[in-house]
Amino acid sequence: MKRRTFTSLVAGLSMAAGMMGTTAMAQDDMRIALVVKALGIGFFEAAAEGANEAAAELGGVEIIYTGPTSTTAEGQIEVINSLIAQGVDAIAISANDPDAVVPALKRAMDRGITVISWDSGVAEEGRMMHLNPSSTPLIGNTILKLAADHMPDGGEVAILSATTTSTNQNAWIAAAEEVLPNYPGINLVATVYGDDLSDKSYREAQGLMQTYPDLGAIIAPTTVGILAACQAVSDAGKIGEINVTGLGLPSEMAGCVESGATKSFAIWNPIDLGYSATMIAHSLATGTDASGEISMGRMGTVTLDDTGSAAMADPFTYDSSNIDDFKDIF
Ligand code: RAM
Repeated sequence: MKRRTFTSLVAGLSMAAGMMGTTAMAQDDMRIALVVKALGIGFFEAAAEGANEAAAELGGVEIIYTGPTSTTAEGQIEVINSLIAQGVDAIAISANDPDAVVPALKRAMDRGITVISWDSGVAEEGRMMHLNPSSTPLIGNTILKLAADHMPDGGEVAILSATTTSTNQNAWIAAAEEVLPNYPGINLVATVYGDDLSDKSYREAQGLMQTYPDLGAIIAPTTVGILAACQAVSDAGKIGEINVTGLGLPSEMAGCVESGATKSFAIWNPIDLGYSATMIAHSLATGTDASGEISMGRMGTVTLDDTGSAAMADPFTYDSSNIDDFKDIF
């Protein structure tokens, strides 16, 4: 209510300015939907914090934080259809499947809705651009290096991923596999999928420990998976034997670092990612041409590559030396 009053005031002033011969224009309220893989995941809640920060900075922008209750493309399609019916101005989605959501997103674009993907990408025909958190080869190498750095004599590692169709995890795993030959002695024995559900990820981690008694590390490139794996390894009394690493949130992983279940892990700033995605969605929805420089507010600008993608910033590594500085932030 308050926001509307403020917006009409600004609109009124802008109209007056227009009548006075300046080029100022009234800005309508804009609704940007942040569609996440599933509700209840801390990583996306941190991204939503950044989206709300961007909205407050822009003014006249409402964030609709939404997603299915579990990480399925079907659930996201329902959400997208409902957003089309509501007539939102923009959809910024982290997709559970790069292809399955394309027809629904195409329908959204046909109705004039700005569509971008961020975090976990949509195939090119289903969005106007994609924002990666960081360079895919860099993330792929980082997750492997985090494990290898603590295995001087080599050994067995396994990957605990999110869903089998998750664009981002699949790209990072492919990138890690590509550089595996650079880590002689490191043997990738299995890749399993916990679907970004805590209980399934926990059971998959238990399964890995049973099947591979010599396992030296579990690499989970998902904030849900890494935490569940840390719990499974701790409960199995295998701290010191199996190092759990990958991508996690400092706020969720502090206990794992303290217990020694996790020696180190990495992540980019999810608040900045949600902020940047929102700024980009707003830029494109207000007419910025995706082929030029796109503004991301305090995060600078991006230019798209030939796949219509851009990357935000490098991941950062956390361990016992710095986790306390970050665990209250995200
Ligand atoms: C989980 C999700 C998300 C991914 C992070 C690292 O929160 O799978 O898509 O980027 O992990």
